[in-house]
Amino acid sequence: MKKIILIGPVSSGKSTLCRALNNINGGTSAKKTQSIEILGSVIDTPGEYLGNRMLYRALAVTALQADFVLLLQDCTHGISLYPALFSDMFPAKTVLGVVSKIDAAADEKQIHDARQKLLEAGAVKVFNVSALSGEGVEDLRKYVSGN
Ligand SMILES: Nc1nc2c(ncn2[C@@H]2O[C@H](COP(=O)(O)OP(=O)(O)OP(=O)(O)O)[C@@H](O)[C@H]2O)c(=O)[nH]1
Ligand SMILES: [Mg+2]
Repeated sequence: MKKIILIGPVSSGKSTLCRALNNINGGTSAKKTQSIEILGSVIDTPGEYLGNRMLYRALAVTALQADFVLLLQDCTHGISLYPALFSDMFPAKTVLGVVSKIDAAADEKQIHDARQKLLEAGAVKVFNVSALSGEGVEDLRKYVSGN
């Protein structure tokens, strides 16, 4: 798998997806991410880095190590923290969107709306994923592995 960085709001499911991509399934991390952490080829970031524009620079610099930038949007959460074309912060990187927690979606519209937010943020392709059930994780893994 190529190197990827996970970016998203607090509690959007970055660490759970990080574990799923590393084949650590079952159970979820009880702790919130306090600093940038690397697990295998996945860089996990704290949600606060997206929530505070002062910390954008930390995301931009850390993303230099990655091949893919993954922006997460929890489909059960109506608000987007991404400015339009947030992806411009990562020149020369492939920016992908991940609609997370699709197992918990109330309806298809929630998934559709989350996808729209990610496209507005500049994602070139959007994956629908549940890190809990595993749905969509393999498709995402294949894409970032180049097969
Ligand atoms: N239903 C459902 N819940 C999920 C899923 N992924 C994560 N969660 C839950 O969402 C909560 C937050 O998950 P984390 O993976 O810790 O979120 P995070 O984005 O790493 O959060 P920070 O580290 O605080 O930025 C936990 O209670 C998880 O169990 C999923 O696919 N489906
Ligand atoms: Mg986390």
